Amino acid sequence: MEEKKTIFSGIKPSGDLTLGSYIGAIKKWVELADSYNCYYAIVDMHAITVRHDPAALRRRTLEQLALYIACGLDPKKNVIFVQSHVPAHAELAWVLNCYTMFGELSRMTQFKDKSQKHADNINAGLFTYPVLMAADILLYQTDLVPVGDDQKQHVELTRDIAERFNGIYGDVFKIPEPYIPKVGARIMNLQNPLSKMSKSEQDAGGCICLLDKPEDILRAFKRAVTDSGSEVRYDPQEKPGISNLMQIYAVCTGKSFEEIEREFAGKGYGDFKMAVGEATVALLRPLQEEYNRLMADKAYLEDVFAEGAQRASAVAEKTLAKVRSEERRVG
Ligand code: ATP
Ligand code: LTN
Repeated sequence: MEEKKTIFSGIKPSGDLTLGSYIGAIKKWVELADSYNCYYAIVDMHAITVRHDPAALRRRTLEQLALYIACGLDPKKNVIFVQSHVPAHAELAWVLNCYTMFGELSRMTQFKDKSQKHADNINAGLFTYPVLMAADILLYQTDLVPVGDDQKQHVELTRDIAERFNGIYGDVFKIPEPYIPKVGARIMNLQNPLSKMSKSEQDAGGCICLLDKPEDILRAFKRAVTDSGSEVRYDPQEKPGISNLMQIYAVCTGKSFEEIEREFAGKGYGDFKMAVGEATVALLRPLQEEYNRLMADKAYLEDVFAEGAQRASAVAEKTLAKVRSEERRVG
């Protein structure tokens, strides 16, 4: 039997998870879980690149684990762990820093965005953030990295770093590919459909969090910004607001854009927005129930973390040993 390929992905515990992270990343993780060898991390060391509250970071790390499981990731089938529990990530990141160019990091759009948003704290960690991400991915000899569209550039940089390293030392790292969903790769803010829905900018009404109450979700969709005209039609250029809602509705219901256009032909935006709200509530209800059940059993969640760290370390240490022996002829 052919060996399963490997997947790695992660989300930082920098805020409450949004519908964007679910549609762009976690939903795909769940779909891929049976056919791949999967590593799903809570990347807490990435979260400290912006100022944070340590107690909130700790709380969110546990909550994020409960959400991963509630979304359908089985910790027996997938290795679910916290990045900082596996020190190999930090060590490999340092080595890879020495094989990453200043110019490459300067071109990263996430760095440019975040430096604008946190102009008072443009620290070196924010700059070298993509190198730690490369270490995350390369430690597990990853084939595929399921992420939203905004992370494509970082996965491409990871490939460049790995190819550079392999070019000098031989085949130390597998070269990974990004895996971006066809629908829902960039869910937009409901109040500003030209800006990405983002968990660290949870403005009133624009962002849906996975744990939001049904009435708040319905209200947010009712107030979602739409476009001129009245026709429900997929056209991201002319109708960014409606097209964003169509993506959400398509993912929630499994319908194609043509089916949605037919369903709402002759109806107004109001009916459509209501339907998207209801479909989102229906998608999130079972997930929220499972989340509440899991959060009542913290001991179980801590056990998952301990086992995840152990399973991840075993694989990560192997790659790190290979790096040490090739790069420094030690070990
Ligand atoms: P932050 O605001 O703290 O930067 P974020 O909301 O952008 O966080 P991340 O933790 O950076 O979320 O992303 C987690 C995963 O979800 C990544 O794979 C990312 O590409 C994906 N993702 C995040 N937001 C969206 C979105 N609006 N649409 C589609 N995918 C998204
Ligand atoms: N940089 C990503 C989070 C992230 C990640 C990873 C994603 C850190 N390490 C490894 C995929 C694989 C972000 O900002 N969303």
